[in-house]
Amino acid sequence: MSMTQKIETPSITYEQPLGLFIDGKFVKGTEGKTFETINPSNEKPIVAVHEAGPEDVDIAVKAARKALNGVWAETMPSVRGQYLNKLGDLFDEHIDTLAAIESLDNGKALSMAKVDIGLASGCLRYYGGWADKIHGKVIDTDPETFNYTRHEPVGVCGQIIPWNFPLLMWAWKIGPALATGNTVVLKTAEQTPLSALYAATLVEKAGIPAGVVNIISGFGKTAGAAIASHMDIDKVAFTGSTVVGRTILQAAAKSNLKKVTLELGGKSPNIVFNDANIEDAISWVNFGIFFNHGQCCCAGSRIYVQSGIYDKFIEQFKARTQKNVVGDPFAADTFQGPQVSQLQFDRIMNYIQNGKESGAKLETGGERHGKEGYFIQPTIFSGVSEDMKIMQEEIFGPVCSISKFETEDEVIKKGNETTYGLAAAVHTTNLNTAIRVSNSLKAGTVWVNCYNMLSYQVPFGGFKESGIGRELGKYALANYTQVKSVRMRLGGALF
Ligand code: TXE
Repeated sequence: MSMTQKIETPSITYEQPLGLFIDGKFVKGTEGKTFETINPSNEKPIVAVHEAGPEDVDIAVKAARKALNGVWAETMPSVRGQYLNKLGDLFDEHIDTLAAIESLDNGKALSMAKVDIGLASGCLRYYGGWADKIHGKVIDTDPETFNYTRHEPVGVCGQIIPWNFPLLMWAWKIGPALATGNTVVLKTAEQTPLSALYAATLVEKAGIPAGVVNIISGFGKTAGAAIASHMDIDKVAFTGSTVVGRTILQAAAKSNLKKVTLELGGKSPNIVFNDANIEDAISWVNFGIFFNHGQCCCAGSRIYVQSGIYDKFIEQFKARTQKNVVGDPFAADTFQGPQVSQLQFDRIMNYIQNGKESGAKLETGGERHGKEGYFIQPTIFSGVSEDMKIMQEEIFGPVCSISKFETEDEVIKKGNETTYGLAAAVHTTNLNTAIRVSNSLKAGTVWVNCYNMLSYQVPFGGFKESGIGRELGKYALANYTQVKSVRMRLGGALF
């Protein structure tokens, strides 16, 4: 099997790299295996890529270790920043190709994929700006001691990313790791390996030294597990399901106690009060759940509407949702493409079936869309009670559950009655309500009169079982640095 293949998408034709990107080169896996990635719009294979196994993880870690102690240690922080800036610029230059690959492999609408690329390039440049601004403190204790801290890189970082935002997650992981002087071995999700490999060619073009960034395609149980339990990986950053997050933490504990950050699932409450601007609220609630086909860890999937506007809200929300254009990701007016895979499609359809059987009212949707591809109609259930499965479990698809509430205290209690704590939102025109409720919700992000507003300057991460640590913003630098205290005696005898 060759190392590249020409691929035609409805918008562009490009050369797709297929190998594992290790030590600056595209190589085959040591076991000689490949696997196919599927186009979710038509359920047909796009191409096969080379597959990494544990031995390939090992080779990649050795390359990353060599770069960490060699060329990367000798690179000035400001130059690390220049590399990240250059990489961000290359993302922008290649936006049409990168976005087309995302739409082909993941199924997201091309217009939305372009937004992802813009956010990814911005994120890389943002962390490029931090590279030479990472420093410790001088701490006075007494006249005869000089104390200072250094914020040193953690070392070789394993990074495991999901399929819902393949390139955005790539940038969220690689940006802060490189800015702080680490090297990485990043494993993409088996459903969406293609855009990350193309981005690896941009790593090369940006001049980033070989071994600093290693990108491998492979499965969770083999390559992913090998990263989590590797004895020479110093830190692992994971985004994915809560169930796998637990195994990562266990593997870290059982191996070398590598540092772990986790960004996991959610079941986020989106609360609409009687005094909200109803038209605005409906637009944000619609975007909150149906953006990216509901495949967002922070999706506003539990919608609580106050009794005074409940009937009106449902009527208008249903009408708004029915206008969402579902279909070909490459068509200009498409908002919602297919779900990523047969497995996800089946999981979501099972939840819809469960909702129908549990006594909730199906307001709209509830069926597959079309005959080919993993398309699902945007689906709204109302009258959903707290004990129903569709109110408790993350569905990760275009399905939301609506419930009525009377009082602020009641909705805060219901909003917090979940093991998750990633995000929440409040829609109200009363400033006091907005602040009181935001302060009371146990979530890493609370949006007021908006939803899914993510910026690389603002930290993102979960309370409770939604994760450990914060990505983005200055906060993410702490995930990739360790503090060393240096204490220097200036004089004086011991006794
Ligand atoms: O996730 P997995 P899946 C949630 C969402 C979704 C569910 C299942 O609810 O329906 O998870 O999705 C790698 N050791 N989210 O099955 O399995 C895997 O190869 C090490 C929320 O796709 O967690 C991929 O790279 N790694 C989420 C990554 O983990 C392992 C985004 C995610 O896959 C592994 C995705 C193992 N044992 C799903 N098993 C979010 N937070 O945004 C798998 N992986």
